[in-house]
Amino acid sequence: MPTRRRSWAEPWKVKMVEPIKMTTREFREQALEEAGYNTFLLRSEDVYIDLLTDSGTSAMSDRQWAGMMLGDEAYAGSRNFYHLEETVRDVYGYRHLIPTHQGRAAEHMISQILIKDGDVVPGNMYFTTTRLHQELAGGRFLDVIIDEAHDPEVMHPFKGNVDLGKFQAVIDEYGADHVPYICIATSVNMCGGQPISLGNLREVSELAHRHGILVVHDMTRVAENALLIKEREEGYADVPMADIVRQICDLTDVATMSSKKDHLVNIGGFLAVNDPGIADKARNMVVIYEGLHTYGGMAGRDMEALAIGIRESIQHDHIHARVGQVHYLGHKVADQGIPIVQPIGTHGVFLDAKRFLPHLDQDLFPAQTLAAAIYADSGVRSMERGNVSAGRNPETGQNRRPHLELVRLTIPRRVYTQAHMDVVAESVMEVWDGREAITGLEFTYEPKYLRFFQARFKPVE
Ligand code: PLI
Repeated sequence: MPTRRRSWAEPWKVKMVEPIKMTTREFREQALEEAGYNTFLLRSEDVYIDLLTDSGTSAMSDRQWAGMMLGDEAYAGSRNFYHLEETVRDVYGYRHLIPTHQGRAAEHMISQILIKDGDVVPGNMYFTTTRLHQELAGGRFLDVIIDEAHDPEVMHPFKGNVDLGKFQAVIDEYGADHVPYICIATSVNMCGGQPISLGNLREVSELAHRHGILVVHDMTRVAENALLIKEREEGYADVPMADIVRQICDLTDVATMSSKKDHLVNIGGFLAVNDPGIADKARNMVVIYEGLHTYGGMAGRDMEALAIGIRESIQHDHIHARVGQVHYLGHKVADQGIPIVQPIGTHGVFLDAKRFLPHLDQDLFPAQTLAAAIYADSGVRSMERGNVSAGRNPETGQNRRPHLELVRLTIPRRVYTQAHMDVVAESVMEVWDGREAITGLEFTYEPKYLRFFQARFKPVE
């Protein structure tokens, strides 16, 4: 009998370390001013604990590093491409693989291939780059996620679920001919890393296919979603992780993947499709924007590390520890009465800035302000996921003012310790105690696209 695992403790030990720097409050206030109060514009070396994102920030395993040494750097037909293709087929079942340098390149290609001018694309909440590529292709995103997803306080085990009534209403209003696909994210990022259930996905897939509508799967965090299906959905407790992941993929037709998340690599991604006609179009497009269809913007060694990372990503002990660490931090913060998105999701703890800073109007960007305040307090870097990220409505030019105004404390995989999580929680508590003195921010520079990345701000008087 194997020893029974008692906690979420990590199934690995540390073999190499990277020093990080502690700074003074005075230094950090200066750094913030220079960065225009945007945590994306801070220098990484001025950050103590970096919870900006879980994208490309994972620690690779010794096996992945060993794989890097096996890179076949031929321009065409690299051995590592075939290994990757075989792994994607075996683990996810998608028949054709078009590698890309990261997720948004796959979003670009599938949007250009499937969307016609005037089409609408329903989805279980927007993601920034995904929606922009749909719009650039002439489409319009329509949110069909359940209402509960927009309310950080409602407890629901599957806040990533689609409201089938909303999806049906889109089909009725626009006609299936103008709905090329529905975009289904697993572990929905913008509402807190919330999962979709297999039961709901099955119904979505059935409804879509009945109308000839494809299901495009944003599978960036599919393994994390699968863990919560195992833990929360009736009938899956004893189903192996790999089977749950495969069942999710089998209900969908196309997948876009940012391997910088689940797959534990620092760069990489792909488009995977079942239809050979779509695959041909994508292969023809990838050579324009990314590189040949057997590397798509990755080096051979990157593809090898990625193929190995795919197998590691679906190991239960790994994913259990990864999500366990997120929940450890979430409970620590919530137990102090600090408002966070409930239930705690998969890749981060999302602070509810509307309830944290209720004295700030949403156009004073409470989440952006809170992220800056946390950095000033401790050097912990987080990310705004609210009014700045949502951007402006292209028709009215107004800020979208989304229901969710969040600060994401995003946990990189296999990087930080439990003590680091304690420091993060202590800093959030410190800022909470001084919250009434915090004032908002206004733009000094606002880029046209994906403004959250490069915008600059100053504190309002
Ligand atoms: O950053 P990319 O281009 O590899 O992937 C884009 C992307 C697509 N879908 C989803 C759900 C994402 O989370 C995503 C990227 N996310 C980032 C960078 C993040 O910090 O969450």
